[in-house]
Amino acid sequence: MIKKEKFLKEHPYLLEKEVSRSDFPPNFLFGVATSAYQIEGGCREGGRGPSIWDAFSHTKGTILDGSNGDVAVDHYHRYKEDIELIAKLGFDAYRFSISWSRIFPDGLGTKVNEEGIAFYNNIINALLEKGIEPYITLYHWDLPLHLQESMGGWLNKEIVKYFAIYADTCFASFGDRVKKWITLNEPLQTAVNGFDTGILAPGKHEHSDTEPFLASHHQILAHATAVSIYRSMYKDNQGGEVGLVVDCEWAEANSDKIEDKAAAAKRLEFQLGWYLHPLYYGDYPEVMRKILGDGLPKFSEEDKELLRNSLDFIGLNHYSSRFIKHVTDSPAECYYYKAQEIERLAKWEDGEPIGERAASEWLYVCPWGLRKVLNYIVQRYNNPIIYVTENGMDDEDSSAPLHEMLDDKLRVSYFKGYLAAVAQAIKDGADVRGYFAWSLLDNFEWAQGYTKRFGLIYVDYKNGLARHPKSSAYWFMRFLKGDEGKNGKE
Ligand code: PNW
Repeated sequence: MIKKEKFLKEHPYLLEKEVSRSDFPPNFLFGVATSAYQIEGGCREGGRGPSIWDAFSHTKGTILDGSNGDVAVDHYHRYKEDIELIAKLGFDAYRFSISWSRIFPDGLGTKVNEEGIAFYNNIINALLEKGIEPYITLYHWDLPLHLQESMGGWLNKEIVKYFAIYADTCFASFGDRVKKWITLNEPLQTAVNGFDTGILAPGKHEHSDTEPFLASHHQILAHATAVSIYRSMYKDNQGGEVGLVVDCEWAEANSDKIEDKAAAAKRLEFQLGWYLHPLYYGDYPEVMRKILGDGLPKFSEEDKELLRNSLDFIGLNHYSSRFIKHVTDSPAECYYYKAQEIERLAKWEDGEPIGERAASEWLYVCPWGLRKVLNYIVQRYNNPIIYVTENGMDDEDSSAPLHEMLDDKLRVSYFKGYLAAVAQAIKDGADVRGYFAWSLLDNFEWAQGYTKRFGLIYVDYKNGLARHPKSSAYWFMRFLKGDEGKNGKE
């Protein structure tokens, strides 16, 4: 990619380099991440109610290979084996999500499903026994179906109340042992792909000029309400912290032209600022108000009070980077998968993606993009505590022999590059406390079904879902022991 080469020549400091454990502070945390619907299965077991992902994945034409998460990788029955693997690889922490409809099958919060509580107690206790710290996401996209069908899910302000009951129940049930909470995973994806492109559940696209903004508005309020409950009722006794996970691609201006720089800056505001600005400063970024006007819902004075400083840490999911350029007309082709109303409204266009493509069409490998996003957050939000809560790449599923699928050299170099970028960002001054690789296991990759494999551990779908660590898992194990990189033997 000529453009990239030229760019790197002009910015040599962005080149990746070798990395070792000793490049990170001693108490820096390394973990792996998963989410409930993508791995658990057991969809009708243990009193679990249906979620919007059950309904969506069972709708014809939504999932590339016609699959669903009914069984997924059967973590519901194999969690002990999976936790053994995390321990064997030497990770310090495990980020996973709770399935809301296992705790409250219809989401209404009237009666706790004790079997659901017991399931997560087992996981938490098994992790702690191995010295692995649990990082829990309360909402990773699997809304109880009843809340969608009876009241429109994230489009209805009532959802804030139901989320608060659910969060409160989790804090009360698990908070004696769990000290790190994440309210929501990637509210941007729910807004844009749940209510604009419609490629993720609940698959809406009919009112994409209003619904993404409403869905975001209520997610932001739900987050802040959960934080306020934690701070007023649990913080003193439990001493934990609550954050939000946002996803952000790096947006590099396509040229030095002022319009392109402004377009890239705007793109970052529409990804990160949409959520972080309200949660630090009480309202949406100025540029969003200016562009969207009354299309953007308003926060009351009371809301603003609730929102301000309602984050203990930022979780950042980062995968990809792009050159962004200014356009004056509606773009035909846009980021993620197809043209989006939000982009039409905001008037920017994708320049080309930066780096080599992985298996997913939106995923391009560009380690320095992560360093830049981290530095951007430092400047924009006054050096907050950050965890990289997801970072990883996928391979296409294939019928290649097992030993070939297991030797994932590209993923090893991906992790080397991105970890070096995180270490650099820490040296630049970013307060990054931890890094979670996505993902522990190959799993149900949403609309792409089982066609994409993000795991450090291979799951053999044809042979009883057997787990086989890939080369990247063994690389991580050596890295965590300090046997890789500068001081290593490689
Ligand atoms: C994340 N994009 O989602 C999710 O949190 C995970 O559940 C998922 O498996 C993982 O990334 C890999 O896809 C994203 O298009 C999906 O830029 C798509 C994008 C970003 C994040």
